[in-house]
Amino acid sequence: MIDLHYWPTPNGHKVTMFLEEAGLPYTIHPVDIGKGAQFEPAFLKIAPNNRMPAIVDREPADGGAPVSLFESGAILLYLAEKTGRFLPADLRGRAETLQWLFWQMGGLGPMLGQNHHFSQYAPEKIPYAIERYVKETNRLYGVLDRRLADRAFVAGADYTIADMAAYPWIVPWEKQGQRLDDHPNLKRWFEAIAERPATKAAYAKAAEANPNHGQPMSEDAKKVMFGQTAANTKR
Ligand SMILES: N[C@@H](CCC(=O)N[C@@H](CS)C(=O)NCC(=O)O)C(=O)O
Repeated sequence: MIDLHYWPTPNGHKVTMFLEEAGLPYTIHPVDIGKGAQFEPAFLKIAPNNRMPAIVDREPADGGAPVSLFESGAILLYLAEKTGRFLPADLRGRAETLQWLFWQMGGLGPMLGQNHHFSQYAPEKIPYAIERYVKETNRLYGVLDRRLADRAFVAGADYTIADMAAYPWIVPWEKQGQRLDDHPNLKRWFEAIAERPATKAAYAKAAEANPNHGQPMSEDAKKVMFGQTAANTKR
């Protein structure tokens, strides 16, 4: 059994997408990041970066003590190795998949996260910051679109953890100031993943974990989420 510490955000959806695809049993432990649950001592023991998602695998493959992990990319890789699924076994397929997984973790996720911040959440609308991240988002969409011109999925013919990492970040494309019609290969890939039963099952978990999912972020939540420093997050 996997304990999944989760809140329905793009990084959270990555893990439910994997667990639903693989059919691994899991229990969701909601981490209400708008209310400060990411600072609870028990959660910080698993996820010292005070960010979700995190998992605890109570039945690791070596039969030893439970394994706890934070960082969605590390979690996807761990689960792929545990199940032998969604990560090609051959040297080249594995390298391609990890390359695009790291691209998502180091580029697509952080840049689109800043797009969300300055376009939707920042108390002031700063045109330079909005334009910078909307344009960078657009550049990254172009990279993905070109990559998908001659293959079904990011790493090749098969659906992998690299796709699961990227897809949830494309879901809010309208809020990111983008048009999928400008990126036909990306659009085809996006629609194919959206149609997968496991994707639908994963996204159905959002409202189960957070009945207010989809509502605008409250002012109280913004106070918890933004303006964190070393001093005020010390526990
Ligand atoms: N690189 C991390 C990022 C995780 C992350 O930023 N999670 C956000 C939600 S998407 C979070 O927990 N935020 C809580 C906070 O800002 O305090 C990962 O991919 O797991």
